[in-house]
Amino acid sequence: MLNIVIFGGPGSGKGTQSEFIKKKYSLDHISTGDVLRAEIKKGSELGQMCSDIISKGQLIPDDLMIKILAKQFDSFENSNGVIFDGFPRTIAQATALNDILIERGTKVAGVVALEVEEQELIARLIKRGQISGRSDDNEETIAKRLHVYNNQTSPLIEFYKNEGLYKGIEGMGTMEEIFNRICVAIDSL
Ligand code: B4P
Repeated sequence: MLNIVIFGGPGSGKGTQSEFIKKKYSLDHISTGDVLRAEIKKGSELGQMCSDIISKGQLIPDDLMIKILAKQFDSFENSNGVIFDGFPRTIAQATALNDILIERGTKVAGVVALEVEEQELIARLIKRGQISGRSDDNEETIAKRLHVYNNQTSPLIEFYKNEGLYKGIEGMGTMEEIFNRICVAIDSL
């Protein structure tokens, strides 16, 4: 299986590039952000719990996210591989992902990390907020999400560098230019 983690700050283009990658390489796609937003829309118990956390720019507790992730992964049949988009976001999640995949006889093949300047992240998310209606795409929450990313998620860069899996991708430029860089990295795996 070709299991790819797509990694980067909020608004770095993980969701955007995952759509291109899944088509080209015929992969399944798990976006934890999309899963949570769907639960909020349904008004489920999980959705009600997460709604407040997301609009404050914080992270959902690890144990809950890990259960959701394992369930989603097990729902795929005859998969060529999976793009993990928005997961892991903490060291605990990264360790759990390794365990989940090892238990199922597979592993992370590579980590595609979109490297984008902070000012550009803010500009993209503010622009998206004007049309998305997302409760977390406003200036105050964007600042909190960046703070959470810098404190809780960015340590994963070292984690995956140590595992020899990190593929840094220049994440500035057109969506097509970035996708071409990602393909070079995936083809080298
Ligand atoms: P996510 O949905 O993962 O949010 P994101 O980081 O903002 O998305 P992404 O990086 O995919 O941005 P996109 O491609 O859309 O998570 C939302 C929240 O859910 C989190 O804050 C957290 O609370 C919770 N959550 C999710 N997963 C969790 C986990 N594992 N553990 C705990 N909590 C979790 O791009 C953004 C914008 O930029 C788009 O409008 C796009 O059109 C534009 N764009 C993309 N590429 C561009 C380019 N090259 N040039 C110009 N614009 C571009």
